[in-house]
Amino acid sequence: MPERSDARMDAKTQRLVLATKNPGKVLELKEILRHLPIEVVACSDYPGIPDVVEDGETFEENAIKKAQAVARATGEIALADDSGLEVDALGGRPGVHSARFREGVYSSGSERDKANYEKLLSLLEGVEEAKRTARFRCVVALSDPSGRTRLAEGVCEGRIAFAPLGSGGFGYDPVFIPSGHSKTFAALPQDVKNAMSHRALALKAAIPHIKEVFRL
Ligand code: ITT
Repeated sequence: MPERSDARMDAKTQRLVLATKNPGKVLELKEILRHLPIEVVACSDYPGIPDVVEDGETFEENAIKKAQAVARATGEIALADDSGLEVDALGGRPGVHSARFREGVYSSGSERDKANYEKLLSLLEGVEEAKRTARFRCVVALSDPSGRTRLAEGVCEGRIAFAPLGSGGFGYDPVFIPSGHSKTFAALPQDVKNAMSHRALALKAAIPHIKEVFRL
């Protein structure tokens, strides 16, 4: 990373902007980063951040695009998360298209989430438990305003439930049962998810980069 002119600033004044418009991700990212001596803010706190078209074919491409756009627009260090669910019985779908798996009227929020996991359950009708294996994948990108970017990845293995269960989390959490558990992420306590999720593992892998960039 290039030196910022105020590179040795007081740690408490250092700010990391989360380049996501998904409030579920913001909550999880803030909680997982809580122990670091930096201020973590959502990009919704900044007016006029341009919408990023997520047209990449990989999680990496989209994460880089989001982090660079927000770092450039805010002049701060930005962290983006691009993530999704890979279902083996569907050849890895919805993958990078997880957010918009069920095309149609829903653009965001819990209605979109429900429409997405209902489509997934219907495509898996008749598929036996042993063949319902899946994984969440997350790539985080950390960018500075000059565009320099570092990447880290996390993967969480599991399987798709036969019916939704639980009200926690977001996205496909009501239908994803992480390995070693019998309940979905949405039915497990949030701290259990935050200790083992794809997002937590990606951030853990990104911590050395964050420490280096912020000189912690
Ligand atoms: P941003 O691009 O603004 O970050 P988004 O929701 O569009 O928000 P993605 O493009 O990365 O984010 O799509 C990720 C989708 O994958 C997300 O909308 C969920 O449907 C799903 N997903 C990712 N992580 C998840 C998690 O921890 N639990 C449940 N579903 C998850």
